[in-house]
Amino acid sequence: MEVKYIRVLATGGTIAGTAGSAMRRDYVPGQIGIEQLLSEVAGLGISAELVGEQFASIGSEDITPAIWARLHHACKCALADDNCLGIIITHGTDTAEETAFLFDQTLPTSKPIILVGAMRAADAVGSDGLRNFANAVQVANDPASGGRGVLLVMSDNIFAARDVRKARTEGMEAFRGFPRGPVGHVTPNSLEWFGPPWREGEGARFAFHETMPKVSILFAYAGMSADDVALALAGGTAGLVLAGFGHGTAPQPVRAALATAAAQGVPVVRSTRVDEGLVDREPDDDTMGFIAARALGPPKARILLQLLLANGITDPVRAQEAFDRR
Ligand code: DAS
Repeated sequence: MEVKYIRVLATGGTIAGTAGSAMRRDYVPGQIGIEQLLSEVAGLGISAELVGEQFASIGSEDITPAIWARLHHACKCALADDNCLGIIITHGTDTAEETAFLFDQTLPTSKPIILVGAMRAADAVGSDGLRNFANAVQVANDPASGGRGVLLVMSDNIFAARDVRKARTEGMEAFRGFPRGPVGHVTPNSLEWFGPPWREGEGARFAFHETMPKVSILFAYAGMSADDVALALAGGTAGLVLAGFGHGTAPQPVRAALATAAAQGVPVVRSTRVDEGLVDREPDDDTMGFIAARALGPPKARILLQLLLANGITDPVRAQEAFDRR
């Protein structure tokens, strides 16, 4: 009988970072290789079979579509192997929510796929990496983790890709879920789900494309003018995401310029710059041709619009349906 295993794909980040001294404030991400991480994990007495592969050794601010493409292919191969129980991706925390959401939309939900990172470097006092990793193994080992889309495990919490966002730059409780909080609680020796799977048996929602159309995010600020819209369009953007005020608003001239862009076939999504913000449809969206981002923040709204465009979906009604889906 072949051994069942968990695939561990390492990309770097603080979970693999070192400072060289506990007294140093700065550190270099992506210094510890996957073999070293797995041998430290072996010392914890975890019984799972872990098979690692080093994909990149970067801070996640340097993640690229090419790395995403290789990682996505590796996930597909692992999912297709009957002996693979699940996948853990070690990742920097800065763009973890974007990788999680992109893969959430483009991979089937059959087996657990978990992103995990750390807020403290591996050699920092009170480093959280090993505990977060042990927690991720606990989640990947549980068949009940399937049917929930891609998950992110940090600070004993399990978040769904659609909800999770990095909300703090310091401290281990750096992630929050919105509009849902954590969907489960995990420790190296316990696991509790707060509800049943919500995407059981679901295939990939969109085909993955390494090269996706350019979509720009316009960050609203007091005194913003329509020049920002013109600049983005001149730069060849195929879609626009407004990181607007409050409920996704912007100064009147900006809204007018966005409506003109939408009428000319450049889809416009209204999201908000407010961290925990819901942007629902309003009557003007029908007349101005806008799409409401709902609970997706600007970075994830951008990825969803890219996926829609890459998959040939430009009709605002169909696009809105994708933003409405949980
Ligand atoms: N170095 C940053 C990154 O890789 C931060 C981190 O991992 O926490 O995203």
